[in-house]
Amino acid sequence: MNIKNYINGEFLSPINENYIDNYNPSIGEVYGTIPNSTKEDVALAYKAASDAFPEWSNKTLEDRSRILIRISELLEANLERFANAEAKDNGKPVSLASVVDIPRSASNFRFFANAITQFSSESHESIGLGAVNFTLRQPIGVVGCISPWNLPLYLFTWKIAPAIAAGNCVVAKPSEVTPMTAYLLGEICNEAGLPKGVLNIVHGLGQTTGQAIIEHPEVKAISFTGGTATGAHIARTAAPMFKKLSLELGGKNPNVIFADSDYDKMLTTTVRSSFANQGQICLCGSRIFVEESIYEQFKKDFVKKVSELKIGNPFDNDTNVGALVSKQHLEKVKSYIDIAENEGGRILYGGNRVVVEGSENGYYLQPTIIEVGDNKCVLNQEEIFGPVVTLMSFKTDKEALLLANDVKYGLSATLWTNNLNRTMQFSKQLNTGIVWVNTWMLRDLRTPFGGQKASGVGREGGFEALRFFTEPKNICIKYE
Ligand code: TXE
Repeated sequence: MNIKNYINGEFLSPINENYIDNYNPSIGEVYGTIPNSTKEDVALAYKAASDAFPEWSNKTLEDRSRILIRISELLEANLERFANAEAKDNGKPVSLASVVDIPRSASNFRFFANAITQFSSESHESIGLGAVNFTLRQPIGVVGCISPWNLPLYLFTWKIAPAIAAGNCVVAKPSEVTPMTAYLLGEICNEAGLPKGVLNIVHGLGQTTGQAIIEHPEVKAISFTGGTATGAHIARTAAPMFKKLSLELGGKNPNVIFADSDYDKMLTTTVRSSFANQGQICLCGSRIFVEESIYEQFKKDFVKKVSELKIGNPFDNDTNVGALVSKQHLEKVKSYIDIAENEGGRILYGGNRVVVEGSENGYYLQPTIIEVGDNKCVLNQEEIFGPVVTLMSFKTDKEALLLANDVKYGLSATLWTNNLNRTMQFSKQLNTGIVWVNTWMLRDLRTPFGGQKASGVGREGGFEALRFFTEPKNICIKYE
């Protein structure tokens, strides 16, 4: 599978004919190549987007909406093909890609196809001054969308859908680690009748291809999801160029469990919030804090439930935990497990690589539970981004809140309790962009999505995304 860039509605080889290997992490083998595009390829993509902008930004909302709906329908009609491609590229169970990744990608287009027809802006009458103001929210022009490897098509389309719904044209780059479904999206867009040049997909490494996008003087806004370090780098590059920035970065999310919660529901959901997608979701609850009175019981039950998870090839239907996305990432996650003892941690379960029969060279790791004594330890302060969670107990509400907030990230938090006062006090005082109470990863696409502190800047979702991808302009008219 040697894929190409999607520029101006066509599939083009990179100008310098330079390619990178693409791995199937479930078997640890190369299964194709992707372009390692250069500034010249990005310039070509920018020109296609710029040429397409006048017509696309003047298309009626109904016409834009119809095309986005068509893209969502085609994604649903090709669900199996996309789910298989995603599982092969990322290592996640195909069952997960079929239920989460691809359906949500279709929903992203459908949601913004509808949202754009409801998006409006304000007017202000300057009473007594004989003037009226109204605010236009106009598309920005050509914008850059850069996405990571953990939820490849889901996060790629989460940016592209609002950007084009708002009338912009896009230069997009998926992660070089998981390019496949982005490549397949190009064909869908052509079939849906998306005018050529509205969406351009350029493949390649972050520090070359991605860097060329964020440096391009005419790309006016960057929507990025990825690591905090990369986000900081992008901000340093783009801020002096006064580009609009949306940065969805890392997380180290607390999962705070009180004795008065619905125990069985909490336990089942906590297994999911700990290890779904091999723990490679920025929203995973990787720091688990449990009220002392149920701590020992929880520890026993949690370990037992996790030990029942099936680690296997992503294409086996009963697989719960698939392969990690790359050899490098597996080694990074393993390096945190290896320092557990020095960090005062005790491995309660897991911690070892797994050899899956028939996929001996795949990147498999046991779901791992580490009991820690101090929230200041590296395991509780750094984003591991793999199937690793830590456990600690707490005595009081005050202590739990301090532990939850004592980290540089601020993306999401999960709280398990049936106490209303506690729910309100925690929800107001947790320094995160998202709080889930008695659930996890329940998503309403109208809500603002994003984090505080080292988890990024700005919000995606709903009208927040459409406001990000438009420029407000106030028109003031004086009349007699
Ligand atoms: O992300 P990167 P990676 C965290 C997680 C992970 C770490 C690094 O902890 O271990 O980030 O993961 C592109 N200019 N998250 O390496 O490097 C890159 O090509 C422009 C959390 O995958 O941030 C890719 O397309 N673009 C996160 C995208 O940025 C650049 C999900 C993300 O790559 C670039 C993933 C540059 N200079 C990782 N350098 C979440 N919040 O969900 C890289 N890129």
